[in-house]
Amino acid sequence: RNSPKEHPRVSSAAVLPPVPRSIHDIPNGDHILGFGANLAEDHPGYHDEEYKRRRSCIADLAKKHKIGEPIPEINYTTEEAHVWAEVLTKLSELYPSHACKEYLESFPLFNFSPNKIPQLEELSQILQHYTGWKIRPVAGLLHPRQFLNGLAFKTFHSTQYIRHTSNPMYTPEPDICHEILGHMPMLVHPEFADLAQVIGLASLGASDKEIWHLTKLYWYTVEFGTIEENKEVKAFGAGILSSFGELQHMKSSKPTFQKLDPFAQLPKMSYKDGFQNMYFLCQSFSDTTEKLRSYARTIHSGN
Ligand code: NLE
Ligand code: FE2
Repeated sequence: RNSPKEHPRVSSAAVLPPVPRSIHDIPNGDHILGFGANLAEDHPGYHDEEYKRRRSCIADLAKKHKIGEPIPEINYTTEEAHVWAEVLTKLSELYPSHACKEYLESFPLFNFSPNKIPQLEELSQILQHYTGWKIRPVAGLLHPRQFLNGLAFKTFHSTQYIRHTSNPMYTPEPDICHEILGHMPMLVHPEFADLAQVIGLASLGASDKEIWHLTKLYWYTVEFGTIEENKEVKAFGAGILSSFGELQHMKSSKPTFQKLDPFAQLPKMSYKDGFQNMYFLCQSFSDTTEKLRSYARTIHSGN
C-alpha cells in the first residue's frame, strides 16, 4: 500500500539527492552549468584563448578548495586590475542615485579601492563579522539546487575570475566584479541576508519543479530586485548593481515594474539578451521576505 504508484510524492522524492544537513553535504565541484570552461559563442571572451586559459586556471583552484581552509589568494594581473578599477570607478558614479539605501550604508564597510581587486577570503571575513555569512569559491555557474541550498547555510558560492576586458560595463554571467560589487554590500545587511536565506531554506528538499520556481524568485529579487524609496526606484539586485549599463537602463523609461507575487507564475529568466525588460519592485525587504516565507510553507507542507 506504500507503493510509489499510489504515492507520487514519495516516488519523486526518492530520486532527489539527499537533503544536505550542513554545507559539507553540498558539492561545489561537479555541478557547474552555463558557460563554464566552454564559453558560449556570444560571450565576449569566446575568441580569446588566453582569457579562457586564465579562467580555467582560477576555476581549478576553486574546485580544489576545502571548506574550512582559507580561500586561495589570486594574483591578479595588471590587465585584470584595470578592469576592476574601471568597473569600480564607473559604478561608483551611479551608486548614490541608483542604489538602495541599505547598499549605500554597507558599501563603505569594505574600503574598496581601484588599486586592488579584493580577495574573497577578506570579504568572507567581513561578511562573517556582520551577518555570519561565508563565501565559498566556485568554478562557474553552480547548479541552482546546490547554489540555493548553500544560501540556507549562509554560504554564498562565488566565482573568482574577472569579466573580459572588451566590455567592463556588462557581462552575461557572474564574475568577481559582479560577486563583489553586486552581492557583498547587500549580504552584510541583516534584513537582506534573511531574505536570501529564506529562499535557501525553502530549497532544502524541494522538488525539481519547486527548485525552478525558487530559482526565479532568487533571480527576480537577489539578482534583479528593485525597491521603492520615497517614490523612486532603486536597485538592490546584484545583476543590476554590478552593471553600469543595467543601472542606467533601470532608471530609463524603457523597463516596466511589477509587484512580486511568489505564488504566481514568473516570467522566463534571460541571461544573455542584455538588460531586463521588467523588474519586480519591492516595498521593503521584510515585506518581501514575509511573502517568500508564505510561499516556502507550501513547499514543506506538501507531504
Ligand atoms: N550583468 C551583470 C554584470 O554585468 O555585472 C552580471 C549578471 C550575472 C547574473
Ligand atoms: Fe549573482
